[in-house]
Amino acid sequence: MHNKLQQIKKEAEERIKTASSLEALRNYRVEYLGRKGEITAVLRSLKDLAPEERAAVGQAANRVKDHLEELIELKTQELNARALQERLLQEKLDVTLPGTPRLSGGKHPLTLVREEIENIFLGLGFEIVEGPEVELDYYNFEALNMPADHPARDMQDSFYMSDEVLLRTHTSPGQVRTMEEKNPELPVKIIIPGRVYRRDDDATHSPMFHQVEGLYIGEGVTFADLKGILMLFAHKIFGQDVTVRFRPSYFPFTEPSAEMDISCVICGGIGCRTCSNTGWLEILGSGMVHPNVLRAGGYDPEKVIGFAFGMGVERIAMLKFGVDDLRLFFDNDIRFLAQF
Ligand code: 2NM
Repeated sequence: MHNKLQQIKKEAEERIKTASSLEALRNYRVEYLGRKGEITAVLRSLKDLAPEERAAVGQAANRVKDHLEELIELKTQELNARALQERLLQEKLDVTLPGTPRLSGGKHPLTLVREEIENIFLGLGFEIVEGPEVELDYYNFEALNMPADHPARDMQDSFYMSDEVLLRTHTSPGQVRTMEEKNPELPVKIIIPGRVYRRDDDATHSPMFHQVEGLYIGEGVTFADLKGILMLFAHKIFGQDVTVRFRPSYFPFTEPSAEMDISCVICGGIGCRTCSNTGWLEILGSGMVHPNVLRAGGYDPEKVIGFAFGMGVERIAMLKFGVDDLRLFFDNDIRFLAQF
């Protein structure tokens, strides 16, 4: 019996050691240790042995069994490790190759221009304020010196929710609200960026567009301050090379009123299609705040004075970037947006 065990052990050891696949190992386990396996057969035949032989043979058979279990386990691990190694060698992964670039998003051109405008005025000591887009008729018109029969209140020009409530047509109602909150504090030195709405829709007018309006009320503020600050703004946003001019104009909420032009950024002032051969581009409206507007904000027009201005962000962006159709800003075509 001992000889037979030794023979089984030797043969099994040899085969396990040289096994070349996990499948072969599984077969050997069945062959030697399985229910009908050779070692199992030895253990089963113990009952046929003489009682004095049983214990020794039984122990020997169990030792061989444990030994082979262990060999199979070790060989299994070895084959698994080798298989992994081979897979890793085959997998031609070059971690030094450059990765697939991920396209990153960017700011919308109107956001870029709005932020540039904001930063210029922040640098001049202005504070950024916002107001509601859904506004009361009172703040949008009445408080801005546009009484009920004023032509600028033409229903065609605005989007009304009700007789009293509409989408703001400019951000100036926010300035009246700010004056109401701040008075009698001085100075009031604010800009209000935001969306505004008008009943217009063509290549040069969108029913929704963006404005930045400014207001500076303080003791001793003059028209010279208006000119100085707005000229400085024009040079910061369009470059030191542009020339600036002011033309008299009319707004219900300012008196006197002026429009500011810059020399045409396309032709340099010679005359072209963009400037309608005038050499000039209108970029903003401005004026000294009307006494009625100051009064609506709770300030005494006999004591304080201020100037205000307003500009369209789309218009500034079109001139800065040479965009010829306003609608491009709202189409959300990546080919357009990726250029900024
Ligand atoms: C403009 C032109 C001129 C303006 C006036 C006011 C307020 F509320 F203070 F009276 N805010 N903005 C103003 C003045 C706006 O936009 C073309």
